[in-house]
Amino acid sequence: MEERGMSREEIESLLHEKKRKDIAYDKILSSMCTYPHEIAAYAHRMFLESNLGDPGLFPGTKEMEDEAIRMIGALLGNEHAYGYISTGGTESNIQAIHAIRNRKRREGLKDMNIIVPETAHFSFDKIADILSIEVRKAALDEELRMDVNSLEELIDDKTICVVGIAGTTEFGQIDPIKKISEIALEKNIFLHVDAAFGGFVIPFLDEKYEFDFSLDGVSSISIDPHKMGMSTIPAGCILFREESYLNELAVSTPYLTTKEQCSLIGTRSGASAVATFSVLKYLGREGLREIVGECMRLTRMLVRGARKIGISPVIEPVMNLVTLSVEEVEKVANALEGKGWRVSVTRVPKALRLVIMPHVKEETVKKFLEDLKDVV
Ligand code: 0PR
Repeated sequence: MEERGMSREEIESLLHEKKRKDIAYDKILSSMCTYPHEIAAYAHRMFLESNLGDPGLFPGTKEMEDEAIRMIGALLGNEHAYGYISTGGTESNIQAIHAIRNRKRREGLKDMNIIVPETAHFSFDKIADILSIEVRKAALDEELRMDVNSLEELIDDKTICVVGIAGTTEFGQIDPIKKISEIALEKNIFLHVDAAFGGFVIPFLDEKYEFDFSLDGVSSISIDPHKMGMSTIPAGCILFREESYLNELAVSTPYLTTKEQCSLIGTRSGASAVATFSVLKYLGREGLREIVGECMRLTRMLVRGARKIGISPVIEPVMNLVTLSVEEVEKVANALEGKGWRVSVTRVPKALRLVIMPHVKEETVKKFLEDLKDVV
């Protein structure tokens, strides 16, 4: 830091200069984030100073967080779920495993393990590290869903949790949560569903998938308002079926306005919680359904267009995420980047990965298909 500050004009011009270096979402097909809805941005700005780390000072903000939790719970089959607005899928996943780990540790269990599918997000590698827990990876079936036979083989008496994914990061696939829920109930194991990406999509698809609290075996769910929920960053959400699991995370906070805190972080953005509340109130299920409907229409259009130039999807898209089998995919991805696109490449099987977020428009898909044709 310099001794003397800069002028307002200098800062503004510096900000504009740096902003120009950032890539606008318009040609980004690699991200699960998008422009927040205007109402979310408005609410966020209004509550910038609000800190949910000390909610007694911000009772209005806290009321909106509670209502957001109730709305999201209801969307996921349980309006009486317990949880909070987190910083995103990573914190939500950590806290789910943290809660069941604490419960089992109190019961005296050691050398615990959890089982995730091979498609699990890398936040589970962080969980293995931070919580000192073994993370076992179950194999996939042909459609890249968790193979339940592999899951059953991996379960032993140290398995404290099974994780199913509703909307995988790389392929947008949905694990057979109903079957996993039955296994979890039968073996009395905690089931966490990572719906960070899929939570605001799956309820609005034409095809119906069972993946939420309506299944008795589901104990907790991660769902991210800052992905398909159109909220501002950082906004994730962790929900537990039972309050007792949330309580496993509580630490006492002697000098705050509340006696205890369950979040991983201390000072916590009230702004993004309020943004989440506002956008869900504003859009309603109808508005969210419309957004998902349009993303799915463009997803199908992209797949049809790709097929016309001889490129097939790895799986028939389940959600608004397309993976295309193209030869020399890294080269193709680089060439597309040369044309201004931002795309990503999956690990196994290797494919071109395109996320059709709400910032993607029909014109974008058409342009992209032209460029893809050129490049291959
Ligand atoms: N669970 C799933 C299924 C996810 O897809 C992700 C993130 C997470 C958990 C973790 O969520 P947070 O990143 O909110 O903690 N999936 C994207 C990914 O890693 C996130 C992302 C978003 C990546 C925008 C790039 C990007 O530009 O691919």
